[in-house]
Amino acid sequence: MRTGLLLASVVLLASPAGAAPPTFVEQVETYARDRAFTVTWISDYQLDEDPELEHVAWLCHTTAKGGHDALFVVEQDPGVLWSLHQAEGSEEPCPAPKLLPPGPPPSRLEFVVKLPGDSGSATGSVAFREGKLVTLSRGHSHDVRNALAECGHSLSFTSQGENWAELSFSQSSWYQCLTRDHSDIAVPSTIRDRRGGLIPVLATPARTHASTYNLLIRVPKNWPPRHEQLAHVQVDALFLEEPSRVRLRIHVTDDVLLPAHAKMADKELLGVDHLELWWSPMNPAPETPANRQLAVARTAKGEPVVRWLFPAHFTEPLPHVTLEGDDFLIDLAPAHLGLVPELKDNWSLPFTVVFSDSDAVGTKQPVVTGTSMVKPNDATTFGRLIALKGLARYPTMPNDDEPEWNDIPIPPGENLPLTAAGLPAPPTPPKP
Ligand SMILES: [Ca+2]
Ligand SMILES: [Ca+2]
Repeated sequence: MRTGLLLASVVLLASPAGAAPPTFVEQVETYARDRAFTVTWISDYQLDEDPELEHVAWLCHTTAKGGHDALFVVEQDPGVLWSLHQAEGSEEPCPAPKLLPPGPPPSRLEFVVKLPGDSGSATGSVAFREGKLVTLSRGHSHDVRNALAECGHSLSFTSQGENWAELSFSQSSWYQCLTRDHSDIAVPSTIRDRRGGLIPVLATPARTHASTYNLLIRVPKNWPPRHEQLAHVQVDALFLEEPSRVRLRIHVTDDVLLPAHAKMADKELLGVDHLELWWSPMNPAPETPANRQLAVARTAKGEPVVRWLFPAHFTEPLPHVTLEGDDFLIDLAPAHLGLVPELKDNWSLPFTVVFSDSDAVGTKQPVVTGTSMVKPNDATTFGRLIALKGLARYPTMPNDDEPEWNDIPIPPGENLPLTAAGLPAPPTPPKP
């Protein structure tokens, strides 16, 4: 992101009279020399929203024991430098420079770190969004030989990851039982593979709109017919106050609207175009089931039709729903989500929005798309509604508020102080 003339003039003022500001290469070489690092490579990246490229250098330092420390130095804007440590304290020597593949400049800085005991690896990637250094993706996978009660020796694998650029997550796990000498794989094995949409609850609408992750849940045989447009949902969530609530704005893209009637029986409602919101509130009252299923449809006149489908005969107040143009605005109060009233951020719930598309009377639910697979009353199949710290669009670093990501090696970026000449300041000596 370039802030233009203002920043450029500040940088010039910071330089000695008449001297041109130092180049990125000069800045990186100064930084490396002061800290006994070697500049391994310098390359251009596209790390933010503007077309100007950002400069990135990768530096390595050989430690006394023959291992290495490595870090990225990144120029976000002229005069704005960051360092991001990677592989601090690795026991391997400095790796040979890895050539970037040909093609457009990479759009994120990637981190991959082996987990202790060769048990798997963790990954993360970062970039700049709206001027901030943010996490675009994070994940880990574990590959473990261990003993399982089911089969003695086994090989098991689990992985999970989040992609905040595409607003999706994945989880998979499988295990295979091994024969006694490990030479062969014996049945049974199980595989679990889950994918779903991340719906971030924001403080203000995002400047750059990201498409909601959609999955086809059910289609008729021999589908799709030619020219059929795939119906899908766009879901945006905002945190509103006084009273506090999460406002969902749901836009359905569909070619033929089959409207509802206010007095339809539930069974008939399932046969017209309708949304289903599935979620699992936090701390549900002991006497209520753990999950909710809300149906939302519209009449031909554009009036909302809202009702609980699950739990059956549920008596909790319905969320307030209005239509703004073609968008459904659905207000979920803290009680609907099971949130204590003062809790604004730092929470996450199993949550899925499904669109059930009918284009002709009497066809039931021919095409169903949604933000995750949904198995009735099984919250482990749902996607997620997630309010990150500060109701941000992307996770910020470090991730210590989210314990599940604590071992992900996404380093906190450090802003590098520059001298009056525009060069990185030498390290401050440790205090005696
Ligand atoms: Ca750029
Ligand atoms: Ca339809």
